[in-house]
Amino acid sequence: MAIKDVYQAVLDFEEDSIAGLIEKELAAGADVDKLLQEGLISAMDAVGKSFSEGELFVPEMLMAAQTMKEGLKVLKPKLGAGGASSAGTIVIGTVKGDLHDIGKNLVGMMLEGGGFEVHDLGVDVEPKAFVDAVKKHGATIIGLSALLTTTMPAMEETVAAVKEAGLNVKVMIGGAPVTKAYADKIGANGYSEDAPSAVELARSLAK
Ligand code: B1M
Repeated sequence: MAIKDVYQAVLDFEEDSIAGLIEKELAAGADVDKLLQEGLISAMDAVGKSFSEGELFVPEMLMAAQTMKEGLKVLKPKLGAGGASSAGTIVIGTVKGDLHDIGKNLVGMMLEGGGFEVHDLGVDVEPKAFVDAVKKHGATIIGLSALLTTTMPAMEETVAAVKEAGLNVKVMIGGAPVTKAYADKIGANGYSEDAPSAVELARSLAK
């Protein structure tokens, strides 16, 4: 038994056994930060890389993300309690009028896998709800998802609401019809094409 088994469990989508593996590692005295970084996050980075290179596809990425989520459940209570530190706090949601959440959920899971504390507001989220959630959770990043061309303007409304509220927070956006040019146009701080690159973007925005 070693941390590499936890790493491998994510790559093998061992959703049912990963919690037990991590509990055993913790009982044997493994470091929480090492388990998170070298076990879960490194494995998700590897999954993200394989996805970018076309070796893995969305279903595999979802299974890996779900496996990582099961592992995170065990580590979560120990994080921030003298254990590993969070990479940052993110509020994420699908914008007003839009009910698509598969991609957003995937992005949220990958961000959790990347060490972020993620507060998912769900779908059809009003601009004010993002503003309120940032204040409530002390988030430094907002992640907006939209899958419809008709709901993209709600991203612009949300960016405007954030600016009006005077919040010191970065806004990152994504979703099938969204582009970097659109992000620049509406004054968002970043755009990412898929879940793995969303993690890289969030890491750069959190610096
Ligand atoms: Co809808 N739908 N849908 N739909 N749907 C699309 C988006 C559409 C392209 C289908 C089509 O016509 N070919 C089309 C949009 C056309 C357009 O505006 N350009 C469409 C439409 C028209 C509609 C309705 C209007 C249909 C109707 O009722 N007449 C309706 C709208 C409802 C509403 O939202 N108000 C509707 C409804 C639905 C369902 C409810 C049936 C269902 C959603 C179920 C759910 O999400 N729980 C659904 C689905 C499943 C789709 C398709 C088939 C698949 C979307 C998906 O989940 N992709 C979609 C067609 C397609 O894309 N092939 C379609 C998989 C997912 C992993 O990818 O979401 O792109 P994606 O996420 C990616 C990236 O975009 C990125 O990372 C993710 C992972 O790599 N990403 C981010 C996403 N969010 C990000 C945020 C980030 C960063 C990256 O930072 C914060």
